[in-house]
Amino acid sequence: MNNKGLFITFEGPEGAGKTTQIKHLSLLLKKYGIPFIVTREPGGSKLSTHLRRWILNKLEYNLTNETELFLFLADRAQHVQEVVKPALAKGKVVLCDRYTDSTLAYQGGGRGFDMDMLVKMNQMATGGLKPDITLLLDLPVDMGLRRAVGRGKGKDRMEQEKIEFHQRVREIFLTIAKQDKKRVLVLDASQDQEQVYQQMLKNLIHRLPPPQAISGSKGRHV
Ligand code: Z5A
Repeated sequence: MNNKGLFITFEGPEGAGKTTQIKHLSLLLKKYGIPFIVTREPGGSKLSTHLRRWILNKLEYNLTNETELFLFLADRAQHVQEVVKPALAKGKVVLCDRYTDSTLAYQGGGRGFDMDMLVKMNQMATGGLKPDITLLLDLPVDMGLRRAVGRGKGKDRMEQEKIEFHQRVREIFLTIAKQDKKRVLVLDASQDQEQVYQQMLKNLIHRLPPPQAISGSKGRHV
């Protein structure tokens, strides 16, 4: 566990259902009185409102790939210091929608930046803070893109990329999962929401803090 808290990240290709499953898990944590926060990248810190708009706003700012990379990392550095570490220090569960693996998948697999360099940059941005658990929601790229489009948000910078780009992104996520089996749990996100939720619980339930650890009472394990 990171400090006293538990750091859980959600990763996966476009439209995998991360936000949806984070909402479901939040309800469970709330029900059992386990302190938690929900956050995301890009986003999460005060500065992120600006950074997120610059990064995702449909080519409006004509960003180079290098600028994009540095903005994701700047966002992460601020987010980790301002939001994630303080919450973990207070013993909270942190549910974070995307983190360092997304940089490896999108900027490494997608854009073609050198992986070793990205690992070092992630290390610098996070001060070495790694997730305790990463849930990788995996599904075929075309299915995810259909869901993302169906959700009705405007197409962002990444969604406009070709299918091969997203294919490479997915492959990197799966490679990371193979290399770091202890941390990364792969969920089949092509199933319906309830089935994905059940897969998530099965993998996670024994790793969540018991309610009594927070309340001091002898509550039962979630
Ligand atoms: N990015 C990067 O390049 N480098 C980095 O370092 C970081 C990020 C941190 C952030 O976009 C973009 O930044 C992202 C990677 C890049 N771009 N891409 N591609 P974002 O924050 O705007 O969005 P996102 O993170 O990609 O999430 P998303 O596309 O919004 O998808 P999601 O959160 O995984 O899915 P959802 O919103 O929960 O569900 C999508 C729709 O499907 C919705 O209508 C749901 O009701 C539906 N859904 C959900 N689950 C199911 C199931 N199981 N069956 C059927 N339908 C479902």
